[in-house]
Amino acid sequence: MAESKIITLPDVGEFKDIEIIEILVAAGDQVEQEQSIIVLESDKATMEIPSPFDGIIEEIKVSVGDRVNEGDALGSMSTGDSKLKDDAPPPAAETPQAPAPAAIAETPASTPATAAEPTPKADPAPGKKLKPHPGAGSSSAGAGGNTIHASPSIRRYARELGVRLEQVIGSGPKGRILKADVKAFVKSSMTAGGGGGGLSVSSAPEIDHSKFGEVELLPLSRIKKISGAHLHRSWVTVPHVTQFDEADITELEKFRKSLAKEAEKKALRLTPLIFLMKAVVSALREYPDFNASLDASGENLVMKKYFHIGIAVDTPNGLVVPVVRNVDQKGLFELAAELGELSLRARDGKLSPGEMQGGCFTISSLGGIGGTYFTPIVNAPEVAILGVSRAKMQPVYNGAEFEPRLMLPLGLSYDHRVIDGAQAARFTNFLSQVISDIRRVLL
Ligand code: CAO
Repeated sequence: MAESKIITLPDVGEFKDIEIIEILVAAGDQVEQEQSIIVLESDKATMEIPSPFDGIIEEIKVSVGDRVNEGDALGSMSTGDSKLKDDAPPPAAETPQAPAPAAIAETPASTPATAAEPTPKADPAPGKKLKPHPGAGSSSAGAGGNTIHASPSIRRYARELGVRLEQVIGSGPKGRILKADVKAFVKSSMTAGGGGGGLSVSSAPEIDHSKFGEVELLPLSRIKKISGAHLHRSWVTVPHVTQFDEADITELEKFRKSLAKEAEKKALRLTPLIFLMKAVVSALREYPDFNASLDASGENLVMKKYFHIGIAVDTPNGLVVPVVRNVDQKGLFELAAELGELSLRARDGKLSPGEMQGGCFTISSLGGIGGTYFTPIVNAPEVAILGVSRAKMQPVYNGAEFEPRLMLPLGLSYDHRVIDGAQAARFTNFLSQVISDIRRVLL
């Protein structure tokens, strides 16, 4: 039986009074749950708001140019007897430029990291098609104040190719950007790259794998698509170097075990990662360049006075990086509680974009799984990321004899534009000293 439901703006993270720049549907449109219906844009981010239900749009109560906040009514829809889902998924935030691991709420490399800059938006769920409203114009302010006129499908096409529309000259009526304009822009970028400055890579040949045996085509998850683009940008735009080191965690492990009962009583898991978060803050204080981002001009460092640490979390749909804020001000149990709660919600796909923004430095721990060393990709616009592998008992020479010590492998990848090799070696050296004697976090 048909039921009228109000469509409200879901949690959009830290953003307030965000402007509506596009309305993708109109009264009478049939929409699917998670299909984008409205596009919002702050000075930092663009995000598409998905429909919370399957159904037919009855009314859209907002207009392009209106400013909205979480909980505001956007319109109403008749949900018919379709399956309802009241907990609308959070809007997908994505960025224009390049970040790294995960469905990270992406921040472009050129943005001061105080505010993560999400972007265009994620594709609708696999199998669901975004249906732009016919004639849904889409104008927004481009860099330099020019107005960009492009339909949602052209915006999506440009995003898929990593093209920033403010750089494209539109040849359509009133300067509207057409698909041909985006193609021409890509072509000219590729050609320019061949001459020197840019990146010119020939496209991979299309291979029909079914010629060699049975195959099945599976769409990538939404998270993988977002994180893939982010990782790719980081990989090609950030000159990476990885510094390896190891830390003796024999004493830390004794301390951790001595706290195990207390943690159990509080129903908390005090894993080595919690101690590493505190140790990383000590190292960031000592080497503040690691707690910085390049500004938009690429000529200044934005030095952060806060310590928000991103933690890479493996989820069934892909990697996400929730951010634990003010790690310097929190105790071990508090951090364990927060990380436990965040990783649970990450695995349930319930993190809001705001919870994945504003990080200073990321830790990616594969210690619970295994392996020796790995080279994580910097989560731009951060400038360094710590990869932690599984600790192993090893014979360590103490000057007189070998003794068994529990050694933790570390891999620190960093942006070589900001961090020099010597600095990185000092950072990991300092970090392993702090981890080896965790009392040093008090210094
Ligand atoms: N060495 C040895 N043991 C370790 C360890 C290490 N470095 N790190 C964790 N462990 C142990 C833990 O103590 C725990 O053991 P107990 O159950 O006996 O206490 C076990 O391994 C499992 O830990 P965990 O992985 O569940 O917990 P965590 O706090 O270490 O990590 C989280 C939490 C969310 C980061 C983790 O579950 C995760 O998702 N890791 C994957 C991140 C990832 O995919 N990174 C790759 C990014 S690049 O593509």
